[in-house]
Amino acid sequence: MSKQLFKNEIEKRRTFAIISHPDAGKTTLTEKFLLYGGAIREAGSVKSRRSNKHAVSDWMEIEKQRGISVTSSVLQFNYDGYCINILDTPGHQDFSEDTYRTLIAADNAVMVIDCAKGVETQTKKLFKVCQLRNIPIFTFINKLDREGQDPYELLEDLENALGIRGCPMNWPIGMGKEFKGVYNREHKVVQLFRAGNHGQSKTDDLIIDIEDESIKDIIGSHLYEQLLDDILLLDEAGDPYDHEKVLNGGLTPVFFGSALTNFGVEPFLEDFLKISTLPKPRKSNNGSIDPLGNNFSGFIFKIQANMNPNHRDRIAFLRICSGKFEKGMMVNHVQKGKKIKLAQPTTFMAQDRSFVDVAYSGDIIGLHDPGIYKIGDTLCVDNSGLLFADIPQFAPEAFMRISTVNAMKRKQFLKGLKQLSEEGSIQVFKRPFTGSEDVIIGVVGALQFEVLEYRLNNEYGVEITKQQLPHKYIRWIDTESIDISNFKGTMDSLLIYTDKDAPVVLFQYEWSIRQTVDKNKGIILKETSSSFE
Ligand SMILES: Nc1nc2c(ncn2[C@@H]2O[C@H](COP(=O)(O)OP(=O)(O)OP(=O)(O)O)[C@@H](O)[C@H]2O)c(=O)[nH]1
Ligand SMILES: [Mg+2]
Repeated sequence: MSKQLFKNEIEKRRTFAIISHPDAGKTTLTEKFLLYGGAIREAGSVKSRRSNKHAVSDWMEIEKQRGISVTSSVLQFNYDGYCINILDTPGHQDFSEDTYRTLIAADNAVMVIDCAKGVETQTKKLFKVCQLRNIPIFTFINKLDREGQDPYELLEDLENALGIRGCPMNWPIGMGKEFKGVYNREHKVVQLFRAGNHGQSKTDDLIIDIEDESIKDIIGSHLYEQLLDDILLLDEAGDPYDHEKVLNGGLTPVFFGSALTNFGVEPFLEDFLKISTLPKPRKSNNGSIDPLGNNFSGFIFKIQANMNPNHRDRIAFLRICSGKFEKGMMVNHVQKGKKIKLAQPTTFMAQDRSFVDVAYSGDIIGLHDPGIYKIGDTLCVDNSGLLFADIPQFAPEAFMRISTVNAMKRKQFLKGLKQLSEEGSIQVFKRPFTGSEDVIIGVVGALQFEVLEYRLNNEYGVEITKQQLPHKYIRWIDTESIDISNFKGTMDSLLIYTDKDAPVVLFQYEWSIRQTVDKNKGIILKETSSSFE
């Protein structure tokens, strides 16, 4: 392949995560991107009452039942010559570990805001992560078909709550019942909203030039006068579009729309593809890795078991950082110090996969995982021991003791726990020498317990009993610092072991941690484990 053809492939790739507080409409917007990209013919919904068709990216049974996302979904589709990799992330803070890891695989972020609620807490946290990494952020203010806050207030909210200025690319005309459409500032046209559209199939927006006099009759003279005032005010006082600033994450282009009714989705997608960044360089121990570099490299950021109920196999998701991936190629698995042959890679449409023979920097592909990959692993063709920057790991903050109801199912129970812990959403601990059959599970957010219980039952046929523990803090004991048989705990502490036999202590109260340090001379307690387990 010539250098130019390779470069063309990279330049048409866009990889982005959709982020926000729960319920702002990420999965709905993702579904509509797929609809306009031609990847699906009819859009499903998050709570499918009207039809049984469910949104593609909420593919897990528990997501369909609850109408919320619990894990990130990877989706690839083509639109207008671009190859797009979307990561639809869960908004709930209890699943934020998965969201943070997924963000590392993205080059751009689409931030969805509910027009009635403005910037919410979880959006603030995720925004900070994007800003630290200078990821360009595109704002989609959603649900304009419902009553919401004044658009100027929403812009102000971006600045006050997030410290970023927004550059409106379009501007709403009315809201809720009065919503008439948006004014496109670049093309100086009005895109008219058609109420009553349920958004299952594509719609063409009616577009009228702002100079066309019929607009006044269509939107009514009151909204028309206000629109003319708004246009003037935005041109005079608004932030001008600055491409460099957008690419550095210092200014966010703002779009108004309604994902549910498809309104504004296609214009957003078109502008986003033009403005957003192609695959960016990635930090590694060997310096910055250029996506245009020839040598293939990438890292695993997500593992998912049982995606296909018929095959019950496990997929490791790899973000390609440089070079070209070819079916059957030999690569170094750096952490394992082994050469492995990569069989046929797959691209994903949430749960559904299709085989591809090649993939390029920026792409996210799925690798069949017989248990050889961990989150954070590097795969590359060169022999330099390349390692990508660490994937963050969070200490669990909620703990539960669980056991299987049916002792005959113990093998399945342990297999399920092992596989689900390798996905990174739960950590499994045990209490040796007690002779008991129960295990202790640690999670970052308590909703993960419900997902665990559901998945153990649904995917492994195991029913569990659970007992919530009162502990909130965990510390890993550095075994070089103390002889563990002499360890002295406090009234509220519990000494347990990871599945790799590393000792950890759980505490109910923060002050007990200090007390434990005083009681055990020289002890070193760490807030996270040193490697991904
Ligand atoms: N009226 C209206 N409702 C919307 C719109 N977009 C999404 N919704 C509804 O808002 C609810 C949440 O939508 P989701 O797409 O699941 O939101 P999400 O951001 O993916 O939520 P999590 O993944 O759980 O964080 C659903 O009931 C959607 O039907 C919109 O444009 N207008
Ligand atoms: Mg969702």
